[in-house]
Amino acid sequence: MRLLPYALNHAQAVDDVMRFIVICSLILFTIVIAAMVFFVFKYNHKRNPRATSIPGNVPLEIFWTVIPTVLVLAMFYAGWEAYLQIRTVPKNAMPVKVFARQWSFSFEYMNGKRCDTLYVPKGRPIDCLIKSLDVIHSFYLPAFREKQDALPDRVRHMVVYPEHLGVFDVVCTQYCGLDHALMKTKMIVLPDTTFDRWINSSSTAEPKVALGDSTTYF
Ligand SMILES: [Cu+2]
Repeated sequence: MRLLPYALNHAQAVDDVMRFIVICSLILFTIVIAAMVFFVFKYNHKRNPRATSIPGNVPLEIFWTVIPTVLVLAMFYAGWEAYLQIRTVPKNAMPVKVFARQWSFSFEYMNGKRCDTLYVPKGRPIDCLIKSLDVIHSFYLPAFREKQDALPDRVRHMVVYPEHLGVFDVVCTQYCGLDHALMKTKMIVLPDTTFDRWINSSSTAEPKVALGDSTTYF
């Protein structure tokens, strides 16, 4: 089951972590509610007019300390593994500067080429170097399940692996003023030959996008 359409394996990893946490929470919720209902009936005033004092129970204390600790650590580990995938910059990653400002995104490639739409080649990891030119924004790719705040005073990294050709939404998810809701653009994943031709050309025109019938749009 997909929570949202997803664009790559990393999104699958994030969805798996999400599902794992929701399932654990549902099981715990059921156990807690069932225990509560059980005690309400078993120890109500009619059946137990005099309360008994229980000073402590060491095995029980160990049990309800160890089980939640193991569960929380398992959730942390699953989340940490998925998180590392987008924070570890691979050596062959292509750097792209991402600028956020009120109220638009713009992108700059290492050869100085600039664009308002993020064009990337399929199959090459992209190292997004994210910075804000004014207030705090957030660079969010819903189909990739990736998000990073854009801060005015420092550059943050986020690695994107475009595995499929397509047109993907880019939105700001940090409230940043009047036109925050309009602060969005697209990330377009091109075949790498098309991308290379465009990035190396001196023309300022945007690349011609002919992605074919199998293109995904999010
Ligand atoms: Cu914004």
